[in-house]
Amino acid sequence: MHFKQKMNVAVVSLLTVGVSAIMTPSWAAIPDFSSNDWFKTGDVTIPALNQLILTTGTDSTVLIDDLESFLNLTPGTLDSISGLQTTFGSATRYNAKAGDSISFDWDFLKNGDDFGFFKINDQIQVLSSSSSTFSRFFDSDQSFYIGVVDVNDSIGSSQLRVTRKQQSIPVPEPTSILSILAVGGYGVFLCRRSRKKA
Ligand SMILES: [Ca+2]
Repeated sequence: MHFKQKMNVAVVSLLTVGVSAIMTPSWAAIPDFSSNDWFKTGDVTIPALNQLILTTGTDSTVLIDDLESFLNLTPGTLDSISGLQTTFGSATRYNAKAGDSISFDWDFLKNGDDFGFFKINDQIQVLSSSSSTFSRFFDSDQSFYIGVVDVNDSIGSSQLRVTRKQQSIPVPEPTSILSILAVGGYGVFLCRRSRKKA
């Protein structure tokens, strides 16, 4: 093959790659729940690679002080969110990188005053319904948490069940991002980040 022909092939190849990248963009799905990149504390089980269950009211939960430390929250934050005395809980954390995406269905079997939440950086979204879908595109490095909290007691088990929906999702239009963020009707709380314990 002559040099000019080689160049043409190379240019066509590059164009093909470029068009493919434009035609089928997607954000990288974050790993399944069995990955060690998902940090866990308390009663967190993985019945399947794409399923996660966080539970309250069992012996495996951790004290609320330890939970708030795990969540990087100032002590007393969960009390102030619930308006009652929080006691124990369970949570998981994933340190998302820019370009990561996650999409999952969740349902919360609530017992008493227990509550479940998602937390992204310093923002806590308390679950205000019994089930919904959650999708998020991380355009910067962000810590993502899922948690459940025992309130007023250490019994009466609640369960937050999460099912990861798909491996990767297309890059959304700006309007799609807004509509995704609008879905769910969450209560949103901004929390100060606590200093890490020595
Ligand atoms: Ca309870």
